[in-house]
Amino acid sequence: MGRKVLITGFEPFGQDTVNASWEAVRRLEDRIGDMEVTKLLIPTVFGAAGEKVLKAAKELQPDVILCVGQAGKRTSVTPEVVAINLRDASIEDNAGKRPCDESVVPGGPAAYFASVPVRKIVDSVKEGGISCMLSYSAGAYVCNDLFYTVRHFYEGTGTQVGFIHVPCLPEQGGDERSGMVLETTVEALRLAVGAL
Ligand code: PCA
Repeated sequence: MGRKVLITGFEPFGQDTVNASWEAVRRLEDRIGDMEVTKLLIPTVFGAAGEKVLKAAKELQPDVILCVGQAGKRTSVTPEVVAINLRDASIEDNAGKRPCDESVVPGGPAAYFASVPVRKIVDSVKEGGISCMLSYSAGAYVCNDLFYTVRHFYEGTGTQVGFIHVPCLPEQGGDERSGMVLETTVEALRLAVGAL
């Protein structure tokens, strides 16, 4: 029987009018290998992002939840190794909130490791000729908030949870944002799902 993956991408935030994560996620096929793929757009809002994913996952009962976000200045696809119990935003989220030194889950553990095979994902994406490396920090903004929330909820269950940051698209511009062409990012996510 096929397995199910719930894969999520974010709406644009900050100065951007698109978000590379959703642009790539929404182009994925509905089936990749033996995986049935369900795609979900989520708000770039502390708390609300995690709530929307947990609600969808409750319905879908996926085997794996793979969240994807945009990391402006990165030039490689970067599976995240760790989620931390911290909200510390340098810009407002899309609801105008800018938490500082708050917990994601008060009283929760300081951190969780991803429960997807991050190294296998890196190897598969690199074998496809795409720049990919592990990241040891998902930051303390909405991406980390989502990753921690979902990882915490599924701790001790059979549902695997992971997070991948992808570069901006070239058209998102800026000197520090050389970006990655959309089809390359889509292919990287395809390979990542194939490695699950
Ligand atoms: N990137 C942000 C949040 C939404 C997104 O795509 C982050 O890295 O936290």
